[in-house]
Amino acid sequence: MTHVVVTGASSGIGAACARAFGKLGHKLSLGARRSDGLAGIAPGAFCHGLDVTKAASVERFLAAAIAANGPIDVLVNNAGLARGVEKIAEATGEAWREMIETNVLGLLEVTRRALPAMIARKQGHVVVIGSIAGHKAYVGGGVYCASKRALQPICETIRMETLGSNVRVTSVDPGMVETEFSLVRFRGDAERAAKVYDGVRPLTADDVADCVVFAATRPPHVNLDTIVVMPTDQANPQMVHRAPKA
Ligand code: NDP
Ligand code: 8X3
Repeated sequence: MTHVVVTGASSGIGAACARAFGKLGHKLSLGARRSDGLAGIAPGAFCHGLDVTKAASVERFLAAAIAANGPIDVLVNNAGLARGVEKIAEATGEAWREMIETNVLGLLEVTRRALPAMIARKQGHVVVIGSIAGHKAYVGGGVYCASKRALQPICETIRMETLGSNVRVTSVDPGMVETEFSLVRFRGDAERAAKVYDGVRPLTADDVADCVVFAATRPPHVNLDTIVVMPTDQANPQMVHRAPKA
């Protein structure tokens, strides 16, 4: 049985990953700031509060997860967010800092603590939830796109630095997925968030979880480097086919 840790498991892709790994019978450790809802995500999972932007919280979460479920086999670095769609010239630094601190520094804080034991055990898989935003920038997405682009050299570097230790590093980079992502981006404006998916067939969180589970269940000598997964109706971050209104 494998111990799978999922950050940001309280909703969306993280919750779907937890459910998918749970169905395969793996031991789960789930973390998020909204820890109250975690227990209902996957039966039997170890659940603990986690704020990836706070080093002490990361420390406590990982120590508790390892105490509960043993060494980490798969780390799904999913916690992340976009905040706002302001152009660079119009934005304030607060949202920038939140995105960089969560998506980049938070991910690094979790990963750097998980890696040494993986290297020592010569076994482990680091999965990163990137985004097509890391492949193609768009107006209003400058800092979010930068935060996701940053994950590419981080993954490349970890592959080089762990070479020979059997550690695998996979980036799963989705296009549009219908989750709480847009609600968070638009600071709770449900109407505006719903418009993002109006007339579109987006990916579901389960579609992305399928990719994560596929990567994690390859034989140990196979490392899926990057999986870019898009809705059929999306060509790039800003080109989406919308069904004409009846
Ligand atoms: P959701 O908003 O549904 O989920 C985001 C998750 O991240 C929540 O569980 C949230 O939990 C958690 N989270 C946010 N900040 C922190 C933090 N500081 N510490 C711990 N957990 C945190 O969105 P998605 O499921 O869509 O997003 C998951 C990942 O997928 C993100 O990295 C996002 O960038 C990426 N992504 C999303 C796409 C989309 O279109 N939806 C497309 C491409 C990539 P809580 O608030 O309880 O802490
Ligand atoms: C989320 C996808 O295109 O909204 O990472 O930035 S996008």
